Formats: sequence, C-alpha cells, structure tokens
Amino acid sequence: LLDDATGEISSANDIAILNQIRVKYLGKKGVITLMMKKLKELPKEERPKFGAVVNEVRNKLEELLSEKLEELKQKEKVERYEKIRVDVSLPGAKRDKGHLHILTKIQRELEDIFISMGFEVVEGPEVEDTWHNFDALNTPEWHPARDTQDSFYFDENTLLRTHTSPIQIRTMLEKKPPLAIISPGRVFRRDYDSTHLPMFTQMEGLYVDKDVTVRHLKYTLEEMARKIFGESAKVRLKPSYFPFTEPSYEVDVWFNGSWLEILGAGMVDPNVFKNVGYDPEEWSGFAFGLGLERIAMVKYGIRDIRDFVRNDVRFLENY
Ligand code: FA5
Repeated sequence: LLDDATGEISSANDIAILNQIRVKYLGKKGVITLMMKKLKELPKEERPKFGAVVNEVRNKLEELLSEKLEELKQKEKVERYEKIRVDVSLPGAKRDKGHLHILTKIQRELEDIFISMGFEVVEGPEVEDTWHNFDALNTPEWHPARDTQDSFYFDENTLLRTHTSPIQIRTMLEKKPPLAIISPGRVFRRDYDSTHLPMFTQMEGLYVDKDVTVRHLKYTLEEMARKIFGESAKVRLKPSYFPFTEPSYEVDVWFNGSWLEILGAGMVDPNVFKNVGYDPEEWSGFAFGLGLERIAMVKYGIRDIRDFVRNDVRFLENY
C-alpha cells in the first residue's frame, strides 16, 4: 500500500491530482481511514500492533503529500513567473520621437560656429521702437523700409522689428568696444511669396575693434560658409546699399552649382557709431544679417520657403 501511494504521489504533476490522492488515502472514505475503522473488528491483542502500523503509514503519507505539495507549489510559481517574464535584452518597440526643427538646428549650428570664432550670443525684443529699428541705424524717414506698406506697426513709434539690426544699437549702447556678438531672432515684414515670409529668422553679427577691414568681414563669412556648406563653398560679395553700413554688400554663396544670396553685410557706418557714442575715428567694425531660412534652403535644396511654416509632418520628418 505504501509503495502504491508513494508511486502515485511522486508521479502527480499538479496540485489537483495530489488532492485526489490525499482524498483517496486520507479522506473520510479513504483507504487509511477505512483501515482505522476496521481496527475494531480485529481481535483485541492484534489491535495495538495493527494500529501502530497504520499510523506509521498515515504519517509517512502525510509527510510525502506535504513534501510533494511544496514541490508542486514551487513549480507552479516558477511557471507563473516564466509566463510573465520580460526579456530585458529584447529590442524595445520603436516609438516615433520628435526632433528639433530644421531652423533650430541651423541656428544652433551657426551659433556654435560663431562662438568658436569668439562671438557672444545676445538677444533683443521683437517689438521695437522706430528709433532702434531705423533712426539709430541711419535709416531716414524717407527710406522705403519705414513705409507702413512694408512693416507691421502698433503705433507711429512701435513696430515688429523688420530685422535684427536694432540689436547692434542695443549692444553698443550697453557695452564698450571691442566686441563681437551674434543675435538670432524672428523678424517681420509685409512679404509673402516662395522666397519671402512675413515672419522669418535672421542672425545679426557685429564686430567692433580697431582697424577692422572688409577682409575681416570676408574671412568671417567664408569661415561660416565652409563650416555650414562644406570646404568647397565659395563666398561672393556684391556691392549693395544699406543705410547703416558703408560700403555695403549682398553676399552670395556658391553651392550645388549656383550662387544664392543669403545675407546682407557691410562696414559699420560712422553715423551709426556716432549715434551710440562710439568715436568713429577710433573704432571700426563690420556687421551682417543672415537669413536662416535661406541658408537652410541652400543647404537642403528646399524650393519653397513657405514649407518652413506649413507644419506638414512629411516636410518636418525629412529634416
Ligand atoms: C537686412 O535685413 C539687413 N539688416 C542686413 C544687414 C545687417 C546688412 C547688418 C548690413 C549689416 P536684407 O533685407 O537684405 O538685409 O535681409 C537680410 C537677409 O534676410 C536676406 O539676405 C535674406 O536671406 C533674408 N530675407 C530678407 N527678407 C526675407 C523674407 N521676407 N523672408 C525670408 N528671408 C528674408
């Protein structure tokens, strides 16, 4: 009997089966229980011996059953854990990640380039007064940029800045020369076509020191162009006109087989120095204003500037 039961117990492979075995031997109508009942039918002198044997078998079975129960519980636990186990070494499910906007990337790239050349980044207000935006920059009342047809005015003296050049004025009023700053920011004009936006991004540059010449300007711009567009990039200065620089240039970059205008620049006009209290006999400098969208267009071959503000996910994902 003990052998049979031991065999059954050891081959039981789940808790339900083990319970059936317990009932079969130790339950109310179980084999052992019935044997104990039979005790009464035996002759008196045989009862103690028989009783002792049955007891021993019952204890042994109880011991085996509880050992097996522990074993099976442990096994079930392991199986349960195995089912919900996470393999941390598997590659994760890929999620769509956001990334920086193409203009932010270009801006940071340019900032790094100029910082490496010793320029400092400063910022200024988008809402300007006409004195900082025009007068101090030697831009007289009659200049077309001042026309209400070309700019966004809040009132007669307040407007959305039309370029980042007022930062030149704000910086020079605050600091003593020599200085080298760049200033990125949004600017606003009444313009709208495939190469002009009403709100676009410029980066102003201003360098003031003793004996600054056009060669310093050209070198700085060439260095910038080489770093943004690659070693083969060439820079061309074309004579132009800005009220706040003399001489003035429009600057083209040779890239992908053609010349493209990306910025205005020039030597700071002596009148501008006078307006901020710098002595034009002592100080000289150059300034430039880059169009960031234009640089991105040249670099990535973007044809329509309006793509920058359409927020079309297909465009955004491309860059
Ligand atoms: C200016 O705004 C001058 N303040 C630049 C300057 C600074 C000259 C310092 C001298 C010294 P301009 O209007 O050309 O210049 O604009 C400069 C650049 O901004 C252009 O070369 C072009 O790249 C970009 N730009 C001009 N208008 C728009 C527009 N509507 N949309 C997008 N980019 C524009």
